[in-house]
Amino acid sequence: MPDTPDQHQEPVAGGGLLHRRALLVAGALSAGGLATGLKAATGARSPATMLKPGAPLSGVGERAPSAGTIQRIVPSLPFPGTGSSRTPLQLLEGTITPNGLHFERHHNGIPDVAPATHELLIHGLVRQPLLFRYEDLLRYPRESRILFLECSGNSGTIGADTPVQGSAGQLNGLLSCAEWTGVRLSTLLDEAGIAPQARWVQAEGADSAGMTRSVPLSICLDDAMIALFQNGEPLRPEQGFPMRLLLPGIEGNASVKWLRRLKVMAAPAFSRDETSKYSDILADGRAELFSLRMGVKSVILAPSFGLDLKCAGFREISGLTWSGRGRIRKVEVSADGGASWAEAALTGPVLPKALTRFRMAWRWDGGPVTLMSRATDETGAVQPPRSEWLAKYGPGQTYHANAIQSWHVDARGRVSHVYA
Ligand SMILES: Nc1nc2c(c(=O)[nH]1)N[C@H]1C(S)=C(S)[C@@H](COP(=O)(O)O)O[C@H]1N2
Ligand SMILES: [Mo]
Repeated sequence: MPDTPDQHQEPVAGGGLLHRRALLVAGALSAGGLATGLKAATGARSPATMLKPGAPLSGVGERAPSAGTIQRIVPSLPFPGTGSSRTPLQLLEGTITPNGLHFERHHNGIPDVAPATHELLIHGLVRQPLLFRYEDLLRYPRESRILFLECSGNSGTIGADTPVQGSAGQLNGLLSCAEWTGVRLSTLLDEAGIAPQARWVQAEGADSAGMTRSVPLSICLDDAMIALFQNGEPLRPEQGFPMRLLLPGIEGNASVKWLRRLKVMAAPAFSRDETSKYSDILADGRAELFSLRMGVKSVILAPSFGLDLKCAGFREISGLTWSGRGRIRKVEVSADGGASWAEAALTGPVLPKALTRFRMAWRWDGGPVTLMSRATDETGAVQPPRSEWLAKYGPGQTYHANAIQSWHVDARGRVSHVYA
């Protein structure tokens, strides 16, 4: 049966959500048209670029200046060393964060660590303590994995009484995804020989913050790596050059940068960074420590705050989804404030503990709508509504904020952040 425009425009939920077929075929085009058309027949004349040689070669490429400014979102801070810059998620496509746009979180600046003198010590409850130079680690077997990294404080303003008006990157950009290459931590721990009573590993960075976190041995032996490369090149200084701990699916804080020491222990160290901070105050007043795994989450990037809609009609709702527990199973989107939902397309790759792109066909009728997305991961965990997330924690909680988010589009196409 031939495809008809009508088939591709099949509504699947309220607010103009359309069947995913509308994304996969040109049905939308035949039913109204997104292309500018052939009025001018410009194809017949050669563009100016064809009439003279192009620019010369270069050692390092840059983005096209006319593609617009794409920069990390950098706050102005009273103390230069501490703080964070965010990935401008709403300006990027696909799932991989270019290295220069990976978010940064430093507790006391970026140390200048020389690979020639930097060493990684593995000691504590081991058969033989080991000291690795950078060049030693370069000789070990490597593996590459595409993994997200998210600060546990990401999206923390969702707890505020009134919705903070900011771009998707401002609100959620303590999140990036890269192809990390390095040495499996289990390889190094096996070589050191783990004592039977060992249960935890304490990681320490070579920065003046002395970032120190305790990680369960089970995580270190599972899929942890000592990352040396980021999207094909040596780690950037901001990301921990020459080496960092990289714990897939775990809160960013524990992926200690400029890693210099791993101490195998029977119990956690209860360091400053895991007691005074990075612990969660629950609704009943108790504190949850070592809540390391990042929850299932999604966020709509198109449209989002700052990217207003210019005209009614067909378009794509698109965003990112991820879970610290594994792969994403599905993302549902609502265009009527949660009254009805339809399943979005996951336009692969759909990798465990990595960002996944979702897309939903949509016909905006030009009226006010509220857009939401809700992710489910392969363990069956579902992204909670904001009310459910708030109920779990005591006042002031900003960590592990994975609640459903909502964008309101008004009749003029302006997008604002709302609580639905
Ligand atoms: N040594 C050290 N490691 C660190 C930090 C730090 O300040 N010092 N910040 C942590 C925090 S809170 C996060 S969210 C991640 C951020 O990694 P990125 O800057 O590569 O994005 O690094 C973690 N590792
Ligand atoms: Mo963080």
